[in-house]
Amino acid sequence: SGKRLRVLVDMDGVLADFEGGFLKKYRARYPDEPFVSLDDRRGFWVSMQYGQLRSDLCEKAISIWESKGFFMDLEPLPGGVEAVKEMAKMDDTDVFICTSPIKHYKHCPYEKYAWVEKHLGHDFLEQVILTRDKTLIAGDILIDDKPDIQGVVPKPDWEHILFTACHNKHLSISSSQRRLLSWMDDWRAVLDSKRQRGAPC
Ligand code: DGP
Repeated sequence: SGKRLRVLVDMDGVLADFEGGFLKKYRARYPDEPFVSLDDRRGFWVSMQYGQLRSDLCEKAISIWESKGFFMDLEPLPGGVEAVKEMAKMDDTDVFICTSPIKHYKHCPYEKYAWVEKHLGHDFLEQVILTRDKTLIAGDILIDDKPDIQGVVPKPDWEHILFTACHNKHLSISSSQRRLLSWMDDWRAVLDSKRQRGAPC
């Protein structure tokens, strides 16, 4: 027995291939402009690295994810959809998708819901949390590829598990922080480590 485990799972870079989808559409739209290969990606903010490459490329990068169809068309990352479906079926486990929409709201929030419906099913829409501040959301674990997750709550309830992505794989993280290398990594062990043990008899 023990209380239920609440798992928060990020969407872009964890379930949906934001980086791959971005690069593909950027190169299709701007075939003659320089780009950053996924191997050379550093830092969470794509527009910042493109702006450092050449200042006008910052707004060209932004134009990609502000376009209709960008979020809808993102490919699922390997094993993510399957892992979330399996988690949702586990005893004493509640799973929520916790994602920050971009402020250009014309397409993104709609397409995030549509993506969840397409890949996880209509019933899973019940599990979607859109927030720009994930520290407000209570949970046991947050699986997210952003290295620094901050907001108005200084010490959030959840343990942040850093999901490895092209932009964070070279970062050394503090010994207390844990990583999930991919969905092939042992995410079940991470969940089990947070479960309350029943009282011994
Ligand atoms: P989340 O993964 O839930 O923390 O959401 C962050 C969103 O921001 C996600 O859609 C990726 C996107 N993003 C990546 N790079 C940039 C950037 O340089 N500028 C903006 N505005 N959004 C970015």
